[in-house]
Amino acid sequence: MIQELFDLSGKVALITGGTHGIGMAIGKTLGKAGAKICINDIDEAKLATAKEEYAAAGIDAYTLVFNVTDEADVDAGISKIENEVGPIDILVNNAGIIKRVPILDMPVADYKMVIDVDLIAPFIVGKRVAPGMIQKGGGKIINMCSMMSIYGRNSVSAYASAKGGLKLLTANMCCEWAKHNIQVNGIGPGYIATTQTEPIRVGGHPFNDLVMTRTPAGRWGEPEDVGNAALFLASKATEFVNGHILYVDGGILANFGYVKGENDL
Ligand code: NAP
Ligand code: GCO
Repeated sequence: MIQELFDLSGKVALITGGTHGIGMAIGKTLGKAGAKICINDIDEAKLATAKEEYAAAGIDAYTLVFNVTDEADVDAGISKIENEVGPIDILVNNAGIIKRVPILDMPVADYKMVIDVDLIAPFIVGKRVAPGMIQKGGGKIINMCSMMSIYGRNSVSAYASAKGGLKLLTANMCCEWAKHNIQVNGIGPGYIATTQTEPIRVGGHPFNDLVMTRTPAGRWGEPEDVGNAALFLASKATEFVNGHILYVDGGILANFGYVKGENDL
């Protein structure tokens, strides 16, 4: 049956920062496909609220407080998941932050903070989870990249540096772990309607017009658009897909200068 390709029954999935937004959409999608969902966050209250939201979707999520940037905290957290839930089959390095500040105004500490969460944390968590996958004979790792993995834009230097690095960390994880039947891929979401993009999306912000006119699909992406792509990469349909970045962007990366209504021929 073709559906068996996308059946994740018996699999344990950890989605870092899966309390809302893209991470939660991925958790719900993988959960509906049968995976046991584990999520972490630094905020206990957010985890409690998220657990209720997962429950409303019929998913019994395992929640745990740990900070993805702290190696000892990650080690303790993953050990707890392995002991109480089971070895991790699917890791989604989703937790991320952004600071929109021009380079000349960006304190070095803030630049480092973004690199810590968006680049070094996937290294820490991936390094801790991979040995269990190797022992088990395989696994799936999905790193949440960005269009900023390949492009810059005003004010997002730290974020673009981190996501560009994450694209190549994905390639290196693939090179080292593919032989262990671990498929390591990335997703590069376009502009998705979450709290991360709220400041540039609502209240008549001009960036909203840019996204709406430059995206060939003519809309912001929904977190579920990314969740569905994650299911594909977490599934048996992608056993030979490795080191790839799947852009889920409504076509904006394919578009050179198209502005809706202005240059339709
Ligand atoms: P979001 O709504 O801001 O959610 C980010 C999640 O990461 C939150 O649950 C957050 O927890 C968690 N997090 C942040 N720092 C953490 C830490 N140190 N330890 C543990 N968890 C931490 O963002 P999103 O839009 O869903 O984005 C999810 C991922 O996709 C990010 O990596 C982002 O860069 C990437 N992405 C987003 C877009 C987009 O357009 N939205 C596009 C491309 C890529 P708290 O809520 O407690 O802060
Ligand atoms: C921005 C946005 C982006 C997106 C996304 C694009 O300020 O330009 O926040 O960085 O979140 O990563 O792929």
